[in-house]
Amino acid sequence: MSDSDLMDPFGRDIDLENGIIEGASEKWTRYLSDMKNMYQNREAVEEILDSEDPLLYEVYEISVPKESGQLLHCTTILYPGKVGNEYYMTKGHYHERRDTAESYLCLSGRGYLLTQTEDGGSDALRMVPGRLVYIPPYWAHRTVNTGDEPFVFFGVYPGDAGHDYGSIEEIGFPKIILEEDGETVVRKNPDYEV
Ligand code: S6P
Ligand code: ZN
Repeated sequence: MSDSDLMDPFGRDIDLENGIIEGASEKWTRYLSDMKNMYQNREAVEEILDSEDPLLYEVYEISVPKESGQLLHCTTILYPGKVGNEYYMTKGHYHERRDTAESYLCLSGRGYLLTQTEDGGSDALRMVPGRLVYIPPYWAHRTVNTGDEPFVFFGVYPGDAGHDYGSIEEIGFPKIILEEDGETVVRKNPDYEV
């Protein structure tokens, strides 16, 4: 490695309440129209989209080279809301490099981490402020906001992990999270087939 390849150590400020990372970060957003086929109730999706296209979540990422040996750091701000009785959620993905892990630390709000493996494994883990959840290699991951305020979490993962949304866009996750009679319930996804 030449001297010019050597990065300088750096610090960034993260607002632990709203998840905003100050400094040279990348930011991207997802709206309901970006994932309209991922919610159970397609009629509810169309009804909402007839009048507005709500912002579901924002992601801030600290820019480092997306290379092996580097660590990517990001925050996700997943807004509260529902489509029908299904809570707002992230799209969810496998890492393109399946043998890469990720850690999430919940900063504020509350929700769930949904996970799955390609051979049918699945889990649902609660996330509350201060709780860390570990996503081992080979597990796809999606988060769900089950509260009534923004659900904010910090994530760290390998620089060369990449994202693979393909199969999730088609089959979803084995579990879904709904509100039923004012309660949050984890249900089997009736549309899910391996
Ligand atoms: C990246 C990490 C998160 C998600 C973010 C949005 O590996 O897991 O930063 O990108 O929570 O979720 P998604 O599924 O739309 O990328
Ligand atoms: Zn990830």
